[in-house]
Order: sequence, then C-alpha cells, then structure tokens
Amino acid sequence: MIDIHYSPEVETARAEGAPIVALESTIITHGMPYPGNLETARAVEADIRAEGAVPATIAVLGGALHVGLGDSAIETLAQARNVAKLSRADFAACLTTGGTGATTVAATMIAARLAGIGVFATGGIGGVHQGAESSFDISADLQELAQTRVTVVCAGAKAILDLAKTWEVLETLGVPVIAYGQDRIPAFWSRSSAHAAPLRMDDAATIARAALTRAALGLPGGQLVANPIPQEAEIPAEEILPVIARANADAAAHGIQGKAVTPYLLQRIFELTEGRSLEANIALVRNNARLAARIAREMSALPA
Ligand code: PSU
Ligand code: MN
Repeated sequence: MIDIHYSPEVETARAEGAPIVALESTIITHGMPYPGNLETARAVEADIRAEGAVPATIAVLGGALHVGLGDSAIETLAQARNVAKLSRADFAACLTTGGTGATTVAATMIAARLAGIGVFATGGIGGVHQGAESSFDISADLQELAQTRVTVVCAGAKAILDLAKTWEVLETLGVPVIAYGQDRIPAFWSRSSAHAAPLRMDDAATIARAALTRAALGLPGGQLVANPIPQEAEIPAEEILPVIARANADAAAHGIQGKAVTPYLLQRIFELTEGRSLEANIALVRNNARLAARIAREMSALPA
C-alpha cells in the first residue's frame, strides 16, 4: 500500500466528496523558469479554488507521495535543481529509494487515480516527437492515457511535437480526443491547427458524463480534453512554427535526447520568443485549470 500524504485541504475535500483537480509538478520543475513557474503554480491553484474546487498538486518528496502541496513545498520545488522528472517507468523506484521527483502527465495520472481524483489539468501533454521515426521518442503520456482512467485537460499536445503522429497514436490507443468548443484540435500556443478534432464537446457537464459512460462500458484509460488557449494570449501558427523548427534543429545539433528533449525545447522557445511563449503557456494552463475545475464539479454531482 502506498502511503499518500494529503494536504489538509485535499483531505477535507475527499471526506466531503468535494470536487478536486490534480495538477502535475514537472511543469514547475522542468517546464518553466523561476520565478514564472512559482507564480503560475500559485495562480493555477487560486483559479481552481475560485471555480469552487480544490487543487491537488502532486509530487514525490523524500520518497513520500504528496497529493496537495503546501505553499512552502511548491516554493521549494520551484527553486530546486536536479529534481527527477518522474514518469510511469521511474515512479516506483523514486518512492522506494526515498528520492524527490516531479510528476509528468503520466505519473500524475497514476497518482490521481490512486487518490480517487478524476480530473487533471496541465499545459500540453507529451507525444510523438519530430523525428520519432528514427529516435523512437514517444512520450509515455500517450500509453498512460490509454490505461489510466483520468480526464486530462490540456491545450493540445505541445506544438514542439509531431502533432499528426501524436493524434494518430492516440486514435490507435483508443483515447478520446475531445476539442472543447471548436472543430479543430488546438495546438498549445495557437488556438487552431490543421487537425480536425475527432470529438467535440461544448460544456463541462457532457465531458463529465462521457467519463462516467466510458467507465460504465468497462473501458480503461482516460479522456483527453483539448482546450484552446485564450484568444488574447495565443501566438499564431505562422509566428510560432519557424521558432519551433529552429528549436528542434538546435536540439538535434546539440544531441539532446530522452527526458531532456522537452525541457530543452521549451527553454529554447522561451529564449527565441523573448519570453512570449512563457506568457502564453501561463495563460493556457490557467485556462485549463478553470475548465478542469468545472468538470470536477460536474463529476462530483454525478452518481458515483
Ligand atoms: N506541459 C507543459 N510543460 C511541461 C510539460 C507539460 O506546458 O513541461 C511536461 C509534462 O509533465 C509532460 C512532459 O508529461 O512535459 C512530457 O515529457 P516527455 O516528452 O519527456 O514525455
Ligand atoms: Mn520523451
């Protein structure tokens, strides 16, 4: 049995059956620079509370699984260096050896499921990297969505990826990809893309009921909700695509591989856009947190 350390707020919400939204910690340690990462983590939690749900940021601290972090723990993580980036493969090892690690989408889904939390908000999921036909670099996030029953709210897959291949793999794995309120799958920093959405839903209640229906069908795995970035924060595709191409070329030239690829690309795009990519990233995560809170409220109103 895993001993889960709940924050007092999450403990109370669990006891009362109140809505809870899980949040990952890799976005804090590897996805954004300090102090923007700390400001974002705090703002996202406040957004969830303002929508009437309770935030549960997830991380492994000294071998203990925490579901809900206090402000000082978030601040420590935001400034920490050399924190492990945990996915399905290394989650158990970190708990066993007393390590400290930030959870990716995959690991956060595993923890949310254990804690009985049905919805999770992030920025963008991992997926099939450009050049995957030779590197084989496909994020474990995709497998997790196929296996673990949590609804994940994102702004699409991170646009640094090969998006066409990412959506193909999710279709193969039987993961519902639901665009929120539009017919195209959003592309993280940009609201739209060339990709038609396999599914579209326009309200949180339908998304919550669809999760319940999947469970009733006995289907394992989650749902992916792709929520477009707010209009005022988006970076149009024609502006961001050349920057992404340059960042991917730089990653290849420097021989960046494995877990380092995603953090490298996000940091490089931050430099190349002079911080604008970070502003957009913050806006989209907050937007996802608000939608996730509304879905959590709908879920907690449904019969268990
Ligand atoms: N979304 C963001 N920033 C991030 C990530 C997601 O806006 O840093 C993280 C998530 O934790 C995701 C991970 O699971 O990047 C994907 O990493 P990889 O491609 O190595 O699987
Ligand atoms: Mn990878």
